[in-house]
Amino acid sequence: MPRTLITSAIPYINGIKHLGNLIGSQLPADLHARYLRARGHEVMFICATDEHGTPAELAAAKAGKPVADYCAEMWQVQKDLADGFRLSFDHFGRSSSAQNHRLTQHFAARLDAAGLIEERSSRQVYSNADGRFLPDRYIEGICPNCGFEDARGDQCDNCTKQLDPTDLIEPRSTISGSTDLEVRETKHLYLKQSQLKDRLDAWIDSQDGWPVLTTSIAKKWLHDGDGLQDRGITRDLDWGIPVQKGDEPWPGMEGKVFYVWFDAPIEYIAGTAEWADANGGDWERWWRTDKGAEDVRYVQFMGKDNVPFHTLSFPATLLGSGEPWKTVDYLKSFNYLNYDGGQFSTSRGRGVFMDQALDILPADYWRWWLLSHVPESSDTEFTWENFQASVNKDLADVLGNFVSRVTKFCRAKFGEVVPEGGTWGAPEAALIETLTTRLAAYERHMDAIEIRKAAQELRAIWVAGNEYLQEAAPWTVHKTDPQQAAAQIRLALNLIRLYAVLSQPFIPDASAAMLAAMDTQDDSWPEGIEAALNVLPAGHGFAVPEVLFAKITDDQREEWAARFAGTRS
Ligand code: B3M
Ligand code: ZN
Repeated sequence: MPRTLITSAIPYINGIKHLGNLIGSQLPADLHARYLRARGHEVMFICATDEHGTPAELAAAKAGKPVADYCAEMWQVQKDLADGFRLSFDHFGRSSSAQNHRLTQHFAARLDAAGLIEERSSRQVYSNADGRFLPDRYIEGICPNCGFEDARGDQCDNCTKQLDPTDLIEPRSTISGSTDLEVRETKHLYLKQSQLKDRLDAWIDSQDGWPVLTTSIAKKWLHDGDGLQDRGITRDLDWGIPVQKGDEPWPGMEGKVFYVWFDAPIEYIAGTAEWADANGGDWERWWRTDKGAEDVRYVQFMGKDNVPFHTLSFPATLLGSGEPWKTVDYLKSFNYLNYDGGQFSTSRGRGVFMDQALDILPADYWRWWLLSHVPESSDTEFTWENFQASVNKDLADVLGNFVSRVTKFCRAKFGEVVPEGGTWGAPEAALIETLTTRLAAYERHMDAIEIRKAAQELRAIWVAGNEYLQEAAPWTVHKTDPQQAAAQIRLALNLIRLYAVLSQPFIPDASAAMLAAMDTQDDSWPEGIEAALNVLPAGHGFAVPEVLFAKITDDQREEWAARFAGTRS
């Protein structure tokens, strides 16, 4: 059985994520996991919350809670929302777990033993007003690379350049806003990434068929950027993983913690260990090529701003350890989703957040729109008009209407059983041929993680059923040849089951409702269309389901557009 390890970038703990975050990693990763499971792969799908660093500290301070409590609460909130969106993680972990502490400290010890860690006195920004060092996000200023005004201490959101806080022009404290800052000496550990440049270069070159977006970002930071300068991997913070050499103390590093971007990707491994500890499984067969992971395919999902950390920093940790760790085989990265003429904004509450989305509509509506409009080759934009049109047309008019017409017509003319009699002729053969071609294309796009193309193909598969129904017109045929109408409807009922199977990775709840209506648990992936259209035999009972998808009205659309324009407190 093929084995696939799938990880989604782990969302920061600091609050509820918006739909742009969701479609930037977790949702496409879920699509892939669901599809591969349906195709018979053994899948390990890991996500977690990213709990360390300044974002967590700042958010906890704002909420007036101890950071550990805040993280525990927000993990539950994010977990419930992930469940609400039907994200099918095998485990949703926490980067603050004991497993991650142990593994992070282990990697640091190995890197040190390999001579790749150096202690350096560095100059860090100290805020006199706040009485503390200001790492990373505690400091903002102008990006020296592109001039963006709100660049953070660790990275510019505008040009994605990784920064050090001392690089910023006109820096200010994000705690107090104070510009009374000075540079002081403090000691930190540096990972000598520069020594790994050739190995990383060779490793990236050895990767086949990575998406252009991924490789170009990786190569950019490897060659013309300074992404591969030695990197500080410790911070002067209270909250985080204490700097230790494995189980041993690290002299001179007392009171310091690892940098959040050092421990966050290690949580992919630790999350699998958390899964194993909770379920009595074996995590090393997913991660250690000396312990069975050599035949695992590892696929990562993330937004483009996370690519440098996954193509350079994390591989530097894994390769530098000198141990046989599994590295990523395919890295799928995404552009940004914008919101109605601007950007989603967590700070300004602009756009739709995961909790709000589920308050107004079921998960499938969002999943379908987001996945069929995923920002794959360029940034894309959410507009309420487009959302309404897409839901009403694809889900309600095409898929929902097919299911409703077929089941209601059958109930009226033949009762709630798959009717018997009649034979299939040329129109059915033509449909089978069309679906055979389209299914092959759908599988090809899903295998390649070409999500928009896959969604288009799935939609075309739904449309083909409608077109068949339109041409075959069983409601007319029934008047003169009820047997022929029975054969047509038998096919159409089977098509509902097939749609449930094929649509499951995109819209799992509707898929489950369709299977339930067809009174079957046979959700096996089709080996061939003709066989798949004969699964439900004559005489098999079914029920007319509730409306699968309700249309979005103009009033709803206008109300929601106004509500989410940007006032969330
Ligand atoms: N938490 C950034 C983000 O959510 C960061 C990803 C970590 S992946 C190891 O976009
Ligand atoms: Zn910049």
